[in-house]
Amino acid sequence: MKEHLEKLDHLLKLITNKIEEAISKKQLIEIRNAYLSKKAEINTMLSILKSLTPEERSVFGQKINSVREHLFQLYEQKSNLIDRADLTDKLNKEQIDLSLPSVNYTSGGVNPVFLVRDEILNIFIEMGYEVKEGRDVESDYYNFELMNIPKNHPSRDMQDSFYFSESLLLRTHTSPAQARVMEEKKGELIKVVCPGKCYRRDNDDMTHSHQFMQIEGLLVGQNINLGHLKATLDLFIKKMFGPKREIRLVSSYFPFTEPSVEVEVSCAECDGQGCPTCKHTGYIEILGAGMVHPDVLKMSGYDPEIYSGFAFGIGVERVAMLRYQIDDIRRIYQNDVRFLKQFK
Ligand code: FA5
Repeated sequence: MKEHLEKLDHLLKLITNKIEEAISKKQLIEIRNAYLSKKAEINTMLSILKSLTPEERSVFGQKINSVREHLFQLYEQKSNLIDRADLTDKLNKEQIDLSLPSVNYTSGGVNPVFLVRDEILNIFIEMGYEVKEGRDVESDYYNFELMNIPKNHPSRDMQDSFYFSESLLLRTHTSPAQARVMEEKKGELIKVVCPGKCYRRDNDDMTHSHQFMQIEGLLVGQNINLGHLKATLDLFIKKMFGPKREIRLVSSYFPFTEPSVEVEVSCAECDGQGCPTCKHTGYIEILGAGMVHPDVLKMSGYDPEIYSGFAFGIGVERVAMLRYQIDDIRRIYQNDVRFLKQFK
């Protein structure tokens, strides 16, 4: 027993000295491997406990544990000390020269579809509209039923869709936001624009993409008529494309508006005279609109005998194409840096 205790004292002194003398992390790791690892004597000596009497075991057990604890603590303290010294040394050596020229970096730009979305929203915000966002994943009920498009109605074919289940789909237009806003406002006057992505199983071509952006507009009040809609859109077009642009309303069909119109804007390329860009018609279609159908008002809790309103759905990519003379909608989504950096 005596010799074991002496051995412990010897190890305590030896390892303490080694740790104190160490001046680098490398030396410290070597000490750990040699004197503090599982196979080192300070740990293997624990096996002596088995051969001792209960009294000796208690004395030797306490001693070896306190020696080990002391050495591990010492090791940790020294390790922290060396880390700190290394860091100070590094900081002293690494001086920053603020007079050097900065590193060149490239920053991204905003995609034109977002530039145009914000431009359109700002025009309507100036006219007193509030911005409300709908949902990308919609239920059949909001996307179709509340828009007066019951199941099996042929007009569903106009918007072939991506379904998650029979009743859940990626919205095909921003019009369901109309129903959500009317539900929320319940009888109050409404003046909102609702931007968002839409998805359709359209074949991608120069003017169609399976994912595109729309801005829905909805105004509900009393004695609202088509004249209000035309004046609003005329102001929007003039602010967007300049005072010389004219609009014309072409009769159309949407199940959720009555009457319904397509809105065309006079071609900037030929000033309405006719050219290849406008397919020689002098006008280009950019949005659908109309007076909110009485059934849509009724389904969303507005009495059509008292309330009336107009709605429109602007295709943002189409506006961006006109604004920036983009010949093919697919360029907007192809992530070609040569195209995108023109909008920085
Ligand atoms: C609608 O989506 C109606 N919800 C718009 C509306 C709202 C009418 C409120 C009346 C009242 P339409 O399917 O025509 O209508 O789409 C509106 C606009 O979205 C189009 O004029 C076009 O600019 C754009 N658009 C439609 N499909 C695509 C597509 N696949 N790719 C790019 N733009 C598209």
